[in-house]
Amino acid sequence: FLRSQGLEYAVAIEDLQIYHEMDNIAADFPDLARRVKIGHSFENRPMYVLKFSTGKGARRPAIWLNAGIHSREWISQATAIWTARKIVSDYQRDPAITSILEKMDIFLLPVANPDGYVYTQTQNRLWRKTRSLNPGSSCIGADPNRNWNASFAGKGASDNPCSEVYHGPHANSEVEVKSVVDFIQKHGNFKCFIDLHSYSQLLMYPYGYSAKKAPDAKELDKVARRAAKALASVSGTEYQVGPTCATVYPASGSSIDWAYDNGIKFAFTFELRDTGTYGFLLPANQIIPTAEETWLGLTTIMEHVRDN
Ligand code: ING
Ligand code: ZN
Repeated sequence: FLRSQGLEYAVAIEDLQIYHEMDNIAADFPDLARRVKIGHSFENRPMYVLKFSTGKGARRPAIWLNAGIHSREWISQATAIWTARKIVSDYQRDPAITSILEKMDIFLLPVANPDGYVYTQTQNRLWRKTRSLNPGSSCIGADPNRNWNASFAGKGASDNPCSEVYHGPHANSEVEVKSVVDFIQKHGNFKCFIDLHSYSQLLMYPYGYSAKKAPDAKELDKVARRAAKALASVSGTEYQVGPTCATVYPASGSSIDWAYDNGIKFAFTFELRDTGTYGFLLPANQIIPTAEETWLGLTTIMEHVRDN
């Protein structure tokens, strides 16, 4: 039995096409990109980041780009892997990304919830959570964007394992979240954390766990508005900007609130296309247009981080 499980996992690991593309990017640009394993998922799939770096220093100021934490938000993982190709092909061609990479490293995690992602491809297209077991319940998984140590188990999260926003038994209980937390803390020099979700066309900053104003709200709002304007310049896609709590709903234990409360000032969540026509089932012909416009939003933020 165990051997057959092992074999099944081996197959499942290999069938994540995004992992192959990450490998290809690293092979094509060995001086710029490296694929790094930061941990594993509940079902033992690897968690891979692409590290983009032009410098020698081990802990340059760094940017974390997170995607796919909610498995059904497929435009997130797709935008992330498009962005990876964009970074390597534009380096030394486009002055913006070139100057960003002269000063900072970028870490890109395209599939923050690999078990959920495989599950959406094979069993239930609309699965959001992780795939961890909940002792005493037949319901599966916790919401990995309610599991971070930022007002954990507060507003906008549920203690019911069957809920879509179940926070899990304790902060960082989900190994996928813990892997990111450990990596970022060990590194110690992250300046920016951006989480890509869908859908609604929003660009948000802390807080989600309360209506209190973040100390840097003014600056974050200014940067986000500039980013939204740059994004809209590509094909007219309009984004709303504001703090999470006031823009969508109260939500405790989120990734960007954790980042912000741990000294990573430039913490943002994008809710990518669309506004509900297709929702999570965004047609494939919108992938590249979404990624292209998002790139302008991302580089606007990263340039601000570079200069501040
Ligand atoms: N929306 C986010 C969610 O986790 C969010 C909204 C963003 C909450 C940032 C907290 C912080 O519910 C989706 N679509 O997942
Ligand atoms: Zn989401």
